[in-house]
Amino acid sequence: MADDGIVICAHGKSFIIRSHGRNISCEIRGRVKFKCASITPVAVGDNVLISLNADGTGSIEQVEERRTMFFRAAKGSESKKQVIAANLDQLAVMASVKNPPLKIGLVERFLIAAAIGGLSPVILINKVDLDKPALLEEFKQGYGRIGIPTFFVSCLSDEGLKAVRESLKGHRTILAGHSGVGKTALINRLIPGLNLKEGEVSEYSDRGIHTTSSVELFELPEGGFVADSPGLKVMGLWEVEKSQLAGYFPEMQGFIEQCRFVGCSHTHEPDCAIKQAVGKGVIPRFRYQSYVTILNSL
Ligand SMILES: Nc1nc2c(ncn2[C@@H]2O[C@H](COP(=O)(O)OP(=O)(O)O)[C@@H](O)[C@H]2O)c(=O)[nH]1
Ligand SMILES: [Mg+2]
Ligand SMILES: [Zn+2]
Repeated sequence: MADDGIVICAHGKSFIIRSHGRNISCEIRGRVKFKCASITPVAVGDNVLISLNADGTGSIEQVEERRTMFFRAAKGSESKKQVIAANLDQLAVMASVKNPPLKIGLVERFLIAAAIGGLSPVILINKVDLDKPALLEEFKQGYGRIGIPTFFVSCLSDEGLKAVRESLKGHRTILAGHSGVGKTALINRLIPGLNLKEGEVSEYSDRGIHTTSSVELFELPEGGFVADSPGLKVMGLWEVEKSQLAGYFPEMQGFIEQCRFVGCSHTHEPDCAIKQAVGKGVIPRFRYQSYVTILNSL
């Protein structure tokens, strides 16, 4: 007898499948039909068909085609992509105003990763109980202009949590952000009774790359799922060519063709329409600075 479900947790060849409100421990046995060729044949978020065994466990029989994939380069190989999670539709980029300090450059990198992965982004700025610097409004306005909602949140005072719940409802959202910004705390606030351990610094290898790739999906009371992403600290944008980067900045479209030089990098060239738009305040300066920083890192 086959049943449908969603992979919510993966550990090597063992998986936990959420199927109609139940968690079922499953393995891959026998011949599995994969509708997607990938170095990660079964990933968290995959829609699967399982057969149930007499002892209450199950076997994955079929993995459905993925609508979206969120990946990073597999260890030791920049060219091979490891699927972190499948079928997600939203990326919540989380940062904190303090402890750790706000790094807008990392937020920008995740926004590009979201665009590559086909996920719609939202930005969560946590720990606003500690500080609310004026530049937060500048960010919110800048992102608002390109249709990215920004929420100011405190997991301590519950500020902004209602709006966050609303924006996560019915979606499958992955949380990304620097360790310590409050991803686990947020999941605990969203799902009462879950009580995940907060303040746990995930293990990093000596090269600063996370050693495990575990992502877990949690079902939200309002419907939908949220995933934590421990160790998503290093975000490789290995797919992006320098010449394509401006294409990931929606507010720059329409100006690129007006630059004097075709292939303008918008840095040192004269008569650059992008730099002029930044000068006039049409393109937020912080966005242009992020563009230059990321360009130099590619
Ligand atoms: N002041 C304050 N502290 C917070 C807030 N959210 C989380 N923290 C604390 O920040 C630390 C790291 O949180 P955690 O959720 O483990 O971060 P993660 O690494 O992103 O999962 C913990 O000690 C939390 O209690 C917040 O909104 N305000
Ligand atoms: Mg955590
Ligand atoms: Zn230019």
